Amino acid sequence: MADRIAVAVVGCGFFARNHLHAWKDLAAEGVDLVAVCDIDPAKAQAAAAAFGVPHWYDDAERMLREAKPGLVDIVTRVETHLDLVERAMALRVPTIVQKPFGPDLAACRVMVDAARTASVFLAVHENFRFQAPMRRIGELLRSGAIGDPSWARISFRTGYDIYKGQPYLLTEERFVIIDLGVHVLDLARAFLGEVEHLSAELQRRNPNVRGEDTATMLLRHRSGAVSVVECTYECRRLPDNFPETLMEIEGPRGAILLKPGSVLEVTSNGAVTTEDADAPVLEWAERPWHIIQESVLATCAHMLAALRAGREADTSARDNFETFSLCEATYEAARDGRAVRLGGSR
Ligand code: NAD
Ligand code: 89Y
Repeated sequence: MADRIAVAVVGCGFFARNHLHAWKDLAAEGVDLVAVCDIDPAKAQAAAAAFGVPHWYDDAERMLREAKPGLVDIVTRVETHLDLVERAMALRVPTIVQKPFGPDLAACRVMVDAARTASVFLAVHENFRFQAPMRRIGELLRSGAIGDPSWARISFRTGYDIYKGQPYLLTEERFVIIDLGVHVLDLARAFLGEVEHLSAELQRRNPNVRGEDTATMLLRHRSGAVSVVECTYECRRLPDNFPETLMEIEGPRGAILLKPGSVLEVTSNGAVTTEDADAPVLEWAERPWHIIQESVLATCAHMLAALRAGREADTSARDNFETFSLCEATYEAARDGRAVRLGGSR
């Protein structure tokens, strides 16, 4: 058994319960959930009671100094990320921060630099590429089942009432790209590689939200592959596939289709196979969120393994900076009505 690691969680709101369950599930892997924190003391206290966590705080800096965690998991909203990450880096505490990494690219750059200067583990909880169907697609691509991908469509379209659990989304000035675009653009990078240029159209189709709720992006990858990446929170088709990402990836030897219900249809060298790539519904999970919930566990497990091995996570701060660059490029491309060329990797 590996040495035990003390984990602390900052933010005890809507999504944090998934992280708290995941860290509890990882107790057998050596995780001790030692402290939770929320600026709302009632939320911190309630989370500590519900998850049997020995200490709760309403001040993150105090928690980091007193509980001295070996890993802190920040599950607050984006406007707090820079401040909390800078505090954790200053105290040299390995850190995971929820998506979206930062409010803008400049803030992301400051966090990447802070981690590099302190030589401390910093990763973004970008969980979509750790979803069960995405893990399987990654395996298939690495096995060469379809050859090097040359075209893809990555699509997240829903009208599910996300505002019920996440009411703050109604008033975000930069909305669907920062909330959901980060996920689908990250999948495009994960499966087709870095991007050379990108064009985009944004729409606000729901008059009750402040920011854009629909995005359609066209990406040319450095490999020569092309992808159409789209996401919307304002789609009225039934059945509604929330929160599934649907996908089509084509290569010289075949194609991978991820269909509703996480059905994976793989054509490889002229033969078609169909498999069920759905995530298990964990004991603490519920439909329709189970794919996301299981991916939180898979993401936390990945982070733990990377930290222990002394390597960067697949979705390290440095890696996620590239995904965030695609978000900024999307806003720029849509605003100016032209393709935006992406800079080199950091
Ligand atoms: P939320 O508003 O429900 O919860 C955030 C909590 O953080 C609140 O309880 C708030 O009091 C607390 N908080 C704010 N500032 C703090 C500080 N300085 N120190 C300690 N606590 C503080 O938000 P949420 O819906 O739980 O979202 C949290 C994050 O998770 C967001 O970045 C969101 O985008 C992300 N999220 C990710 C996924 C995913 O699948 N990856 C899904 C949903 C939400
Ligand atoms: O906020 C979104 C996210 O990041 O994943 C799912 C979500 O909670 C609603 O679409």
